[in-house]
Amino acid sequence: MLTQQTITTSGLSQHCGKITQYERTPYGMMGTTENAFFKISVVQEGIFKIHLSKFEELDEHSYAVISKPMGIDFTIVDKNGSLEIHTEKLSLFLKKDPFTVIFKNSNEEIINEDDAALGTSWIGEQVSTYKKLQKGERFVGLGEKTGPLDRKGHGYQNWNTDHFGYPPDSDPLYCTTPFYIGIHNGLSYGIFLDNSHKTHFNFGASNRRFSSFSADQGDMSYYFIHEESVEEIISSYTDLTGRMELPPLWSLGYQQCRYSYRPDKEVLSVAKTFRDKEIPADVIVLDIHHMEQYKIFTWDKKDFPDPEGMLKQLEDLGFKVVVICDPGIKIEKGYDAYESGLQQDVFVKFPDGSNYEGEVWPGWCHFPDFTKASVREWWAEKLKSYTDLGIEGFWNDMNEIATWGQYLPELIEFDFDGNKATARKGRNVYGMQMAKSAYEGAKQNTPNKRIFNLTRAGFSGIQRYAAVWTGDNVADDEHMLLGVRLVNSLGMAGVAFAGYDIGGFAGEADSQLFARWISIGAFAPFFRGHSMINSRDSEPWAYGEEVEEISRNYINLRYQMMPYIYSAFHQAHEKGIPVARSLAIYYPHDAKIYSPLYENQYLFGSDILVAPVASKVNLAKVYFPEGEWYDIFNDTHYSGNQEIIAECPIERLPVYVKASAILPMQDKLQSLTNNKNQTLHLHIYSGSKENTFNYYEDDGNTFEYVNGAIYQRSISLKPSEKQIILTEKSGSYKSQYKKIKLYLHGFSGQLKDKIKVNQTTIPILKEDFKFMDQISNFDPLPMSDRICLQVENLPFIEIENQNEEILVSWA
Ligand code: NBV
Repeated sequence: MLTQQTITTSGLSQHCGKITQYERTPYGMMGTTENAFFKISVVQEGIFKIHLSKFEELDEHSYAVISKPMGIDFTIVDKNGSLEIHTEKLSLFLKKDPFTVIFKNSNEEIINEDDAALGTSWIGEQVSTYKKLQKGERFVGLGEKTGPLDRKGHGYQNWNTDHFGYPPDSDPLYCTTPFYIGIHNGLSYGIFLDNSHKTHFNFGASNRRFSSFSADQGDMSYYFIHEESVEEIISSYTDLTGRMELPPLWSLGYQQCRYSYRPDKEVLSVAKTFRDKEIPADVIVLDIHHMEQYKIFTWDKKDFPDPEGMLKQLEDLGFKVVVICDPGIKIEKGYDAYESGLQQDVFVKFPDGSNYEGEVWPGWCHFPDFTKASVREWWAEKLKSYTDLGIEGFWNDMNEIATWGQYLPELIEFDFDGNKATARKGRNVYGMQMAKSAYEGAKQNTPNKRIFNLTRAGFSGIQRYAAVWTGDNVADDEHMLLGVRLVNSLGMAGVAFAGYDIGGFAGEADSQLFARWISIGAFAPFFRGHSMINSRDSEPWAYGEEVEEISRNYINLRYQMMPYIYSAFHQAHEKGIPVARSLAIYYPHDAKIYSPLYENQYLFGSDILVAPVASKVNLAKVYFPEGEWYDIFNDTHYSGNQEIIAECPIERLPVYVKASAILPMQDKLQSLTNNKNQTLHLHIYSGSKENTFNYYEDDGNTFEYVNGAIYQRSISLKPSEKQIILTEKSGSYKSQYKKIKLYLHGFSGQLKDKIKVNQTTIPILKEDFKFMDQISNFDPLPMSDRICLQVENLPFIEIENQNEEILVSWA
């Protein structure tokens, strides 16, 4: 029988109290406190799970976590009123009275500790854990959350919400990932609160005593992760919650969306205009008007009389199609999805067993209960109407669930895969389960074809099923820069494939804003232009010739960078490392990166530094973290740990390359499904540090990579040995690149006129090199502002892309 142990004289908050008994288990320990039941699991050397509940039967169900404890060696010591659990990396000191935890690293430094008095406690059903604020502690992460990079002094809640045109400080938004990273005194750790109810995070907001995390109901169940680097912490978090499969290559190209292109002739004319104007693009997205009265799995007969014919023409033009999928099924007699849904009993219910009805685009609707396996099967079956037509892309919208009135009743019930739950517990995971249904369903319908899946709502682990975009943003500078932070933050929460509506969804961008947005967007993992109904045209050519040239330039650059980008996606797939990497991942203890001036800067992949700047500035401050850097457009060299003022006229986004960088690139191309390039351009940047790039290639389209049809090699720059080594390739896939053109940036002075490739000496050639075409001389910017987009006399060599080791060396 549990007693009443409180931490307030009034008895309003209840602490879990002191430990009354415990026992060792194969994976840690379990026991009771005066007011709770607890279980501690050693999941990995660097990951412990702390679980406290009011109920003897702990709630172990999780939609987020897919890994189990690994059976790690650990010791338990019981001394001086504490229990200690040690692994090689991490030690947990559990004070018995009251139950509070302290985490230390192998040097006995405190990484994180409970507030000694508040620990874990309840106010009614709401459970919170309070952590002592460490000196200088900062907090990053929590996924799609507005606000600054350093979340210290701010509070957030998680409750998936449709928020059209959200103000730039609004919270919550669409997607919940209750995982953050704490940084202080040269240390870092991650905390993942695995509870899908409404949750709250306080990072020292309105108090200077603690950071805390709370759930309105359910258990306190959190994972504590410690590793040496933030990168490894993110990787460990994705050990728990999973990683993305490799995306179809075409989905990394430019996607053109609009609410909505119609009729079919307009869709085709947009696609054709891209080709006529030689602006690369891979996808046209069909928003809700392609359907008959917004009814999913139907086509509007008047505007889209022949979907098959339209899709064929798009395919001939090298375009893939992504279709929107809303969860609401119109209540209408004779509508197939409605009738079969009723018959198979797939809809979310009120507690009296009747189907919940909410109003949305098609009118009054029922909503499939995607938390039930049989419903996910039903959805897969329904999706055949798309997959049979050859559609490979799905866009899950309105899945918070959004309905008119925006007040989803909390009593509605979800199956929750056999663990029945109300919307209080189900709401935050509904979107993820819808995305899962689409992803797994479409995959099942078209085995061996990769599916592109996009979602607005999600929960931790969503990266296993879909890319995420940041919903209905607004056409202004603040939103453009906020979008960058949202995507970087999603990356730190395991969602590597993320992006924002380029140009802004609500409102109208002017030419400069669009130009800047598409330049920055070329360095976003998910690259899509989109805008609201009844607003101006917003394709890259809709803002005049100058913006068209700028758009073409940056889209071209993205397509040229694709071998580099694809390798970055491979790292997301293998290790969970994001593609857009906040500087907090690599320079967490450098205070400068958190400054409002620099917090939007990020690394795109491992070696490209992007400094997003507002649309109407010609000069902006840029911060270079430690190391050395080059201007990507003209090779100007900068040393790190310095702030500079960069020129950024509208056609030029400040983008830099890390010294010792290795950037595999290719020639221009219009569509990724039609890539005939045969030369890999390997750009190597001189630097004092050794660097290795993990080059990855495959067919970009199937799952043959799982069976070893890959082409992988590491490419290393060894400055002290004056060598570049491409290791022998592994895997059974044949590279599409027959030749390598190897460019040597910043090496002049170190090179003579010849270089050795394996045993043969070959001449070094030189050319004037540009990553970007010069744009025409538009008023009012004078030509002088536009001249330095090239590198003169850049040394390069041309070699065969042989499968065996390639050793390039110079004396
Ligand atoms: O389907 C229409 C829109 C879509 O274009 C947008 O991207 C979504 O975020 N959708 C929301 C529905 C309502 C928009 C007002």
